[in-house]
Amino acid sequence: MKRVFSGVQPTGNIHLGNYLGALKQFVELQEDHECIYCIVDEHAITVPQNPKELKEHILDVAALYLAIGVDPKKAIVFVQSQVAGHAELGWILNCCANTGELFRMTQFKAKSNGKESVGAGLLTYPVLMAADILLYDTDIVPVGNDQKQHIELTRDLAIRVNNRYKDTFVVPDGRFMKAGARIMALDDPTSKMSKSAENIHSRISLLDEPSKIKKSIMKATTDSDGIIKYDLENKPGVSNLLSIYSVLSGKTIEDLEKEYEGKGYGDFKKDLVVVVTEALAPIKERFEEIRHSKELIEILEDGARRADEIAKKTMKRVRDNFGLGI
Ligand code: AQP
Repeated sequence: MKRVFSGVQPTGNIHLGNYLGALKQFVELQEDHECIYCIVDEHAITVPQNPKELKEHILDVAALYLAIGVDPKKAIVFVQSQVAGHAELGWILNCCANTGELFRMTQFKAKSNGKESVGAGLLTYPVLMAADILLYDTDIVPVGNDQKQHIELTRDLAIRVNNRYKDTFVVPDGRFMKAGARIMALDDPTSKMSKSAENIHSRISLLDEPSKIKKSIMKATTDSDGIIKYDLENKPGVSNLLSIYSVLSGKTIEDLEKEYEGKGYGDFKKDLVVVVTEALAPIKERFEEIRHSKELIEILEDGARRADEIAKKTMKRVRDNFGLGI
């Protein structure tokens, strides 16, 4: 069985972009792959976090994994900082990465843009992401499109180490959804939907109340020509809403374009509110059941134990191949 690894940062509530771009794949893949799903809390601290809120967000993301259908009997679910190998391998890979390739990362450029000074972690976190993946001899990494460059870096680092030392790492492949791989912000369809954007109406979080979902969708940026048609270049707002509608309803974009021929944005948006609200209701319900349960903690503790067993084997091989230790 091929091994799958992916993670989400506990930096806020998971939104439709995270769900449609990455998490939906988690559930599909667990049926016939060995899956390892992580809550990457060490990535979250690349920007300052409130410690109390961070702890809450870690459990929120874990509960959301389960609420969307990740099954701990089929997949390992754990928190990154519970397995020491991530930070250790992150350091070792930092010594194999070049600063030039890290400064070229578009996410670093976007997140550091306009800031006088940023933490070094913001520059080097793609290396930690590479460590997360390589630590588990991962074959497949299901992620959103925005992570393509980071997957390429992971592959480059694995190949570089394998060429410099003995064969040490499995070279992984990214797995991207055909639809939903990049969900855009509702208030600005030129930037991706993000947990940390200031405007709460830029995103729909999986735990949003129906009234908030309605408000965010009805306010979503469209255009002035009133035609419901998929055209990313000229109609990015409408195209984004069509993508969300299509993935959540199972209808094709072409069918939706036909269904809404001659109708206005108001009707289209009202129907989308129903589609999104109905899709998220069972997730929210399951989340409420599990979020404060003992079971959640037990699942995470068991997951960390199982992940650590795999990680320890990789780290022994890495230390041996690099000549570290005695
Ligand atoms: N807008 C998006 N469309 C599709 N996929 C997305 N992902 C993120 N945004 C979109 C995918 O979700 C997974 C988890 O992402 P993350 O939490 O690790 O960090 P991120 O990519 O930085 O997501 P955010 O929401 O934008 O967080 P903040 O605001 O904290 O930086 C990844 O697979 C990602 O591709």
